[in-house]
Amino acid sequence: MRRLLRIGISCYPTYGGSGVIATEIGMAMARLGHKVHFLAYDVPRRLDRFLANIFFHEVVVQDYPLFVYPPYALSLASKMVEVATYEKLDLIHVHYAVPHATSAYLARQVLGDRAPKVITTLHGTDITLVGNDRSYLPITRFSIIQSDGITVPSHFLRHATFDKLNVPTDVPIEVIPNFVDSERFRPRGEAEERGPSIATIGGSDMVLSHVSNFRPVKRIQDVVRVFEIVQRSVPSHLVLVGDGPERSRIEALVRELNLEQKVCFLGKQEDFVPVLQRSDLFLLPSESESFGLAALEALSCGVPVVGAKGHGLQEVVKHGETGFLADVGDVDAMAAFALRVLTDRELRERQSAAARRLVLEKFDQNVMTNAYQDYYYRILGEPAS
Ligand code: GMT
Repeated sequence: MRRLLRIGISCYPTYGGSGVIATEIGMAMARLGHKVHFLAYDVPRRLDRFLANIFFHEVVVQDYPLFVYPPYALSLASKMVEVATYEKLDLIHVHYAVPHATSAYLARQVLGDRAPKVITTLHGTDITLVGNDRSYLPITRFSIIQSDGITVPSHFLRHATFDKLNVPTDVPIEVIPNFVDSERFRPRGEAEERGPSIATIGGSDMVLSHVSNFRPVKRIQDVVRVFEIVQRSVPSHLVLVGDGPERSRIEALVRELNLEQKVCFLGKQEDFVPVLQRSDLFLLPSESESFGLAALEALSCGVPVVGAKGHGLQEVVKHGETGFLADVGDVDAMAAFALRVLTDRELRERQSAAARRLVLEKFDQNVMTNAYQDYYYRILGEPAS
């Protein structure tokens, strides 16, 4: 019988894949009996505060006239020192390297012999964008290498960490794929058909959807342009979930293309499962995805995905089986694939069933959280059973 652990978790608590994965791992560990302490500037969105063994410690950043940029990384490091000391943490698991891995490194230096182990999970732009940004690069690379354990959700990101961040290839980086709660993200069933839901969107039209944080890397202009081509021949609606810096530009594009009556901006949504359950196709044409958790959530609801290749999405969407992938920016090819799925009912149903099967076989939440638990014990140098 392995001993139960005291685990600290730091993540971005707002909408976004890294916070979702961090929260789900923490809740799974709590259900297994471990004590889990979240350290963040706000309560993570999907965190069930009333679950036994879950604790939340708010990181408060002191405002002071001199601080044009209040030093969050230092406040977080101080909170890590405090919680690690009083709660006797065995390990701190940080999600997204910037600045969490650096705060954890600082805390470990302060704590010396009493320091918990530090595990860093890289998620995507902390490598693919920061890797190109000299202002963060040296400290990010250093903090990652100093971690006791490093994980990534895809082989693509593992390779990018060596390649873009110049992390030496003998530094061990474990691939543990992202996962999804397939009970919650499930295809539309009888209950959903009966209940009041988003089912009315689009009437009997086809529904295409996209969920993201509306940043340039998502290429939402391609989502709209693909839809513009699709709706010329297939009666359809586009539902966009999320918000962010690109929102105004995308709304302007929708107006310019006279699509206002067919495109619905839902903004940030706590629960977008009903949107996925009503969708016939999900679009994710990103410039780069380390993994593409939003696509996995769509597949889990039995929705095929059309997106871009050349990055981590290829490890999630099987081209020709659970959707189709085209070159980044190739709107015509994506639209052609989308039309194939939407006009061929037999293909759509086959891909939908394959999507759900793939999720159940390869991205199961229990399997992946157990993999994290095993990894924790391995990093702590404790026997596997
Ligand atoms: O790296 C980011 O853009 C942020 C991060 C997030 O918090 O949403 O997204 C990344 O992590 C997700 C969870 O591991 C992945 O599913 C996303 O593919 C990844 N985003 C990118 O690589 C652009």
